[in-house]
Amino acid sequence: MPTKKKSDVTPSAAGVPSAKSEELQPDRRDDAGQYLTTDHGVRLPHTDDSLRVDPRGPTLLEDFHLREKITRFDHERIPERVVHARGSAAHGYFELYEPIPELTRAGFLNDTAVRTPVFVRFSTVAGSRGSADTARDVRGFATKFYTQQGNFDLVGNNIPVFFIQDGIKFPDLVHSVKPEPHHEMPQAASAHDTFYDFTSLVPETTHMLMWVMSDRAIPRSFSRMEGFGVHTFRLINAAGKSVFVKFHWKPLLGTHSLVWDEAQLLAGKDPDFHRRDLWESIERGDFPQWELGLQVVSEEDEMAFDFDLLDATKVIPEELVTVRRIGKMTLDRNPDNFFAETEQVAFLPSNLVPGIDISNDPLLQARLFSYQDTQLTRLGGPNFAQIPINRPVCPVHNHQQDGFHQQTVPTTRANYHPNTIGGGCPVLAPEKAGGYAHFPQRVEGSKIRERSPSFADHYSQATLFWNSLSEPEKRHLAKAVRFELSKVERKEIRQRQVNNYANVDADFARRIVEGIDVDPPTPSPRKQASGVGKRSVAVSPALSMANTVKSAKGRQVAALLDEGYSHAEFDAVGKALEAAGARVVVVGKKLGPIKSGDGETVDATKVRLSETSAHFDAVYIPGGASAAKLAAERDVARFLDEAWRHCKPIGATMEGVDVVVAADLDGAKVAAKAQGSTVDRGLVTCRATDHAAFAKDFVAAIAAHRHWEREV
Ligand code: HDE
Repeated sequence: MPTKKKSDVTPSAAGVPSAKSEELQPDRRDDAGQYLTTDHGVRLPHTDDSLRVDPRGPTLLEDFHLREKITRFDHERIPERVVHARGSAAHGYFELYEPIPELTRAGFLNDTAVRTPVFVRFSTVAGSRGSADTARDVRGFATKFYTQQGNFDLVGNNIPVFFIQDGIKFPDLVHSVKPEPHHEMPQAASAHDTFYDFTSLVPETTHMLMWVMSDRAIPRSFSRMEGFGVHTFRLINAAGKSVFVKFHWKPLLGTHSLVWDEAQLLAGKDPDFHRRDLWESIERGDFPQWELGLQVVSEEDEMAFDFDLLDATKVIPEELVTVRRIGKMTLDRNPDNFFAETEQVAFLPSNLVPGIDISNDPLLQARLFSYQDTQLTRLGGPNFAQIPINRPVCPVHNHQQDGFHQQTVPTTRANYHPNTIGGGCPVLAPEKAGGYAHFPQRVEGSKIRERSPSFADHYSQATLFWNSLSEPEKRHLAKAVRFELSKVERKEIRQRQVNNYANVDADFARRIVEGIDVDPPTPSPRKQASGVGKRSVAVSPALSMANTVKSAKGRQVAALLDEGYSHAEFDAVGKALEAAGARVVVVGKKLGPIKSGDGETVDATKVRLSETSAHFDAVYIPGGASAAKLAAERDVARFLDEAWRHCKPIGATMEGVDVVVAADLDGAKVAAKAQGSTVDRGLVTCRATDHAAFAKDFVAAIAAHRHWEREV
């Protein structure tokens, strides 16, 4: 009988290790104060010069120390993931709000006293390991729950649907989106001929393409992304009753995105933008949090919707089946070592615990094989589950044997089942003792290679998505399509893709054809899915980011300062911003101390030479003698202009308002004469000493995220 370990009920707030952290302790190494040794523990007095004949003579082959050092170096790289190569991860824990025995017998979903350790890896899909974080792409959102019944891996994405309906198409999809094989371009981008050649010929891609062209594919941060298990899974309770389920992660900070121009800028200025944000927010104690949500559908309702639950190109609209929030995940610790943890973590959709099972979704079925298989080459053999980050926190006893990199030393002679030599051990766990039991679904039929007619409708939900977006979201989506197709060289491919999109919505079709040299698109008759029910909605507000949580929490505000700034103002506004959960970063001309006009000094931790407004969520300029200097600087005007064009909140007090006036922001109406706090599309200015009123308006402008009204 597995027993609950004390460490699993120990709070894992900052600094207090979670159970997985404790598990990893014996595998951690601290070299401080230690002698340098070879891999075999022999101490080394010297490692800077190779063994040679005379100081200027040839190096000797017998220098086994040189050979060991170089050999180890030669083999430092392992193959990057074939997809999702670029990623970043963190440790944390999951807490359950209330037990759900009526739905599942999974232990970690039934005991609120247990804090289940998790390790989460976020990723982009198409780019190589060194590619930029802000590429337009779906983001991977993979969570490993280290439960007392073994590991449960929820290997999802930040987009709830997938490009294809059957896993057998995955190699085709990935080949088409990866850099083209003849010249290996473009890197981490879908805007090229092979991708659209494929998608335009495979209309089931249309719904997901709408999401990838939307702002969802350029998230502001990992902590502001939703996560989705995508497929329909099953939950099974202790009585063996099963329901269908879709998993959701709901970010407590809301779902927010960058703008495309900003994402492209950041790809050059800070390719690590998302990775850095995750790392720094955890270091600061701003722990990212998500609630785990379930959409539950009974067996009886399997065919009640106007789509098939097994079709991964469809969402279950939240207005039809509410998302029940059952617990919260907090990421509170950065990895100690990128390679050992983030790179070596191996997620497997087949890592399921009793009470959670798969459905017949043909995309999911293929994944059950692929992930296990890919780790064999990526991690060098079948023993990858023994790598510290992959090891479960519950004991492992089985008859698996040998293979590359075996870490354990089995002491029994009985490496087979059944046996008497080992006293029959390890013994089988019946279902009652926590053994995994597959849902005994009845299956019969002919062996065929055919798609179900219930999967035939490829456009209705693409239309639902379009209809559910706000006007700014629609604008961005249409522009992204034009951007992408403008990079497709072959007209016939552009035309085919546009024709496909024309099946989604006439207004959408009209918006995407401009400037990309295509003929007016011709929609084709939509195919109806057969064998499905009627339950549907025409609009789903949950699909629009306009309806998300709005908060100033975790926002990064650049304070542009120079000698002579008003510290009193900076301090009053800064405190109000920090009280709202935002973080103020002083950006100066030079690093180091900046003297205010009222005697105080602050340190600039960033400089305009290396930072752009794209690094921040908002900009603030206090008054004082600094304003005249800032108003004369071209890079300040550029900083503000960029922030304005990216629709970011800008705040200025007293003489700081003159800096905004000097920047001549296109369309900004700066209330030059107004005294009190004045707001124009996220530009908040105030020439009166009422800092409290200003701060209130500015915080509200920051919480709103972006001010899209500027775009029109
Ligand atoms: Fe994956 N996918 N995938 N995928 N996937 C991989 O596994 C694959 C799919 C997802 O941070 C690979 O360990 C097939 C859907 C994430 O380490 C590989 C199919 C969803 C990650 C693989 C899919 C995902 C991967 C590459 C179609 C969302 C990164 C390296 C049947 C629900 C996990 C690896 C991490 C990684 C195969 C489709 C999400 C090759 C064959 C749908 C988040 O095994």
